[in-house]
Amino acid sequence: MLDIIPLKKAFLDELNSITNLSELQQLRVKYLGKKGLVTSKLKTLSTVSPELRPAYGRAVNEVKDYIEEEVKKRGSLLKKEEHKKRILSEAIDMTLPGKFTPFGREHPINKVLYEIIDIFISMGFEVEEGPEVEFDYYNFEALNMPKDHPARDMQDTFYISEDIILRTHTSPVQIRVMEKRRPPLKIIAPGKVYRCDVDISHTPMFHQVEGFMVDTDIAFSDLKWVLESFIHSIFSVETPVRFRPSFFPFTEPSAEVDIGCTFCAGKGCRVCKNTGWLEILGAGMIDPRVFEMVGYNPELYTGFAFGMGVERVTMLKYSIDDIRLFFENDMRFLKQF
Ligand code: 2U9
Repeated sequence: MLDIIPLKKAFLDELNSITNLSELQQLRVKYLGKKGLVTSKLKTLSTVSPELRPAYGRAVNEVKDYIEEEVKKRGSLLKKEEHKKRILSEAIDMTLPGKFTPFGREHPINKVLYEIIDIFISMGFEVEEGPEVEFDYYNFEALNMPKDHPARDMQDTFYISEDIILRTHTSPVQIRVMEKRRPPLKIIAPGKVYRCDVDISHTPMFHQVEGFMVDTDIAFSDLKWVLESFIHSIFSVETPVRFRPSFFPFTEPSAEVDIGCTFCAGKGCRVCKNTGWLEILGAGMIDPRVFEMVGYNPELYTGFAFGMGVERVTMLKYSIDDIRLFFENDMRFLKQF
């Protein structure tokens, strides 16, 4: 009977060093399991003398109940502790700053490109697109630039093969339209163009919007009205505009169009080279040779055409002096538009 006392003490010692539920379960099995220390004492009850048996039996059962009770108490304590630990480990600190996800925004070139397109749509122009990889014929030949023309120089044009190039302007779109359709035509051709040229105001890829209008009675005065209206709309109605004689192989007569310098308001500065004017686009009356190339009768039809670089228009509109800023993807620059 005396051996039951150390058993209880041994149990209590072991119970004190228990730190989790699985250790507690092992301890329970050690004492109360089928082959447990207390269970085996109960099994030996029949070997105890009949006069001591009831008292011994009671003592073993008391220890058994005691151990069961202690295991239960410690079990619910450990369960509470483990639950608390889990809750703490899963806790979300609502005061922590959120993860920053940068938002994209419209690129200034696209913004101005769509502004330009919208202005011409409001004047009744249709929008047409065409391939960026183009036949030499559509890019040069049909635009009155034969094989030996300086504009075809290897330094300016990206060649894919002898006859296939990256378009250097969007004019081939308009040739393709004229081949398919008859006048009256009033079309703009926006898109990417490619020239082998890099410096502070040139990149190998840039955006153009070209446009033309062809009918039986189109005059230079129509060209002036359309372009002046466009410039007053994209800049302001106060912007001074001037037409300066120029030359292009595909237009005759040709002009370059200037606006009052946006950097110095016409006073004269480094950007306008003290002239007070900045070139914004080129234009002219479509050369009769171009009409012949697409099978239009040049005696019957006249038309005007114009072209502008979107990067240049954007630079003048926002007084930006370096074209490379558009392609560096610096959000500090891009988010200002
Ligand atoms: C057809 C006939 C004529 C389009 C034109 C210009 C003048 C012009 C430049 C502006 C700046 C190119 O991006 S830039 O370097 N363009 O000066 N473009 S007339 O004339 C055409 C187009 C199509 C069938």
